[in-house]
Amino acid sequence: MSDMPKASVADADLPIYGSLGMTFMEFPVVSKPADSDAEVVVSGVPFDMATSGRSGARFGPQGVRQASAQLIWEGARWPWQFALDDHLKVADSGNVLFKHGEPQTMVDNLQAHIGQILESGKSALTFGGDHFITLPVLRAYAKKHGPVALIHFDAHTDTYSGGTKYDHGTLFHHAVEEGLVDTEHSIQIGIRTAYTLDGHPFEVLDAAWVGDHGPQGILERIKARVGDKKAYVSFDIDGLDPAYAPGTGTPVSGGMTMDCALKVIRGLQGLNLIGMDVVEVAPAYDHAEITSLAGATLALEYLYVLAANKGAA
Ligand SMILES: [Mn+2]
Repeated sequence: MSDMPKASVADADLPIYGSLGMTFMEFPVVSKPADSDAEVVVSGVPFDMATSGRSGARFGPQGVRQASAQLIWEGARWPWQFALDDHLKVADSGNVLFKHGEPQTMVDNLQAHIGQILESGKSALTFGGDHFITLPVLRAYAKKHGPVALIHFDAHTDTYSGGTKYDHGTLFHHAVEEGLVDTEHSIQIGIRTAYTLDGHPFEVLDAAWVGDHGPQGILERIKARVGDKKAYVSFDIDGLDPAYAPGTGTPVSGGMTMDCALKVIRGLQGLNLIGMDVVEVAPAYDHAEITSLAGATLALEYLYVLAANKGAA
């Protein structure tokens, strides 16, 4: 499959809608990511057993990949002035394997998978799955890089302490307890559900503040908080308003616009970015692929930022 030509504007014999949509952005498939020449490895984690609301994020990777077929025709994605393929090698390693009904197999296999990617000097772009999948990913990242500065977009802080072992609402509580996150340099954006201030170690830009201050204000706070630390971006799609992301398990009204989110991701250029995930896309509740397309677009924007950080212009 890696020899399969990419469908692009130049391929007059294959219309854009002829894409199989099997991999993210039609990036080549790699079965052994550590052995490939990719700089960024895409993985899907079709796991939603930790969700507390509506299930369905297990189909998130599939939805995002399929929606990304709508983005492949631009040689250089607007407003960037270069083609991503000329500056960044990306491959799709497919979905992480695990045993249905045995969540610990997902935890173990995902951490090992991301660990192999990082040990070979690459970085990871991971599609959930519910947000719990970020915990094994962060374990792998912390093992390689030490505690990471977290840039976390979400309607929920996911720092609740009273949850269950496999719980998409407690992962950042555990991540802090386990020392995976550099809390002094971490920030949460778009929060609009209850959380406890006691012992809460993150800076929070709640949804009202985000709406009042816009992308420029948000970026100023992110840059002041993160500085030059190694930064990991975790984007729960429910950080967006349900108007922009209806297809998710626990939607909350009053969130970010897609325009704002894209400007913020684009504005992360210059930060020391080492990884990203996009989680909680649940295509069964989606309409016209709005949510899957949003997830795919945010991830693609992140890849352009990585290329720009390498000097592409
Ligand atoms: Mn959330």
